[in-house]
Amino acid sequence: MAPTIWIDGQYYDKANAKVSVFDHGLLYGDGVFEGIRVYDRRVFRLDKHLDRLYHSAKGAWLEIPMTKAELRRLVEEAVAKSGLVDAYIRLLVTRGVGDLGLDPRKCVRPSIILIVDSIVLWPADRYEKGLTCLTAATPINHRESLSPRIKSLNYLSHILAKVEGIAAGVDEVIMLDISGYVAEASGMNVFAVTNGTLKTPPAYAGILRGVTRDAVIELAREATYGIEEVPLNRYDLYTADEVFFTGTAAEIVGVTKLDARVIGAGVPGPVTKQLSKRFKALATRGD
Ligand code: PXG
Repeated sequence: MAPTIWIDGQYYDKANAKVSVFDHGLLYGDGVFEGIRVYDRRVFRLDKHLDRLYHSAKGAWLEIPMTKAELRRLVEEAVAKSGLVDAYIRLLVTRGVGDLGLDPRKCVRPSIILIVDSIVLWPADRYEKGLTCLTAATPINHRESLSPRIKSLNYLSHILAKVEGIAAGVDEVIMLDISGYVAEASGMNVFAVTNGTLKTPPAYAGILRGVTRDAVIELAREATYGIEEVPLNRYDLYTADEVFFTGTAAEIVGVTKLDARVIGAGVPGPVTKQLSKRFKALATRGD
């Protein structure tokens, strides 16, 4: 099915959905975005995504030219218009059109772009077998440089890490922070499971606070697993019973090999499977 696209007040078909070459989103990666899922015609945790979008914009000194309530209505309207039952939404706010200097004050008005389409990140067999991974040499941005908590249009360090994984023939990469602590994957958060306790890096340490990550923490509490937000080393991942990633696009996916070490039993483990099941139920329930 063709994607449904809305730009600054108007719907366009794919061939005509275009932005200016003077948009600072393109010229400088100056903008913020969200990736959101629709399950069974319901937008999953839309308010959490909108809260994060407005916080990202605040961090980037960017004023979104619509209220949260207006944007919520627009997203719901576009999803209904798309006719899609399950979908992936990309919502962007760019700095807008300016001149060739980076001064954001030259940009008259931020642009809002909304795409309702679908996404498949991993073939089905990766969910059964798990992903092979390596630790990328490229670290995530320092939290006081470009804060990883801002979901900005500037993904080059994550893309460079991803390229390292592609060059080495693995599925995905783990990125460390500048101090060498485990941070996140190229577009996913990371969890380790040891003796029935989940461990994941704390959000304030300078990683993206994933909506899926937060949902999984809630589900783990409900299922009475222990949960700790603590700094992790690669050693903690190598020696864990299970490692898995979470993300809107990926949902929950096991990691079975990291830096040539087999993780746990070498297949997605029982906690990963149990949480995936609970996550699917939560997503289709819609709360
Ligand atoms: N960390 C980073 C750096 C991300 O980009 C997540 C964690 C997970 O957050 P959510 O809220 O989705 O649970 C993301 C997710 C992709 C892709 O193709 C992923 C993201 C953005 C764009 C593309 O995997 N963000």
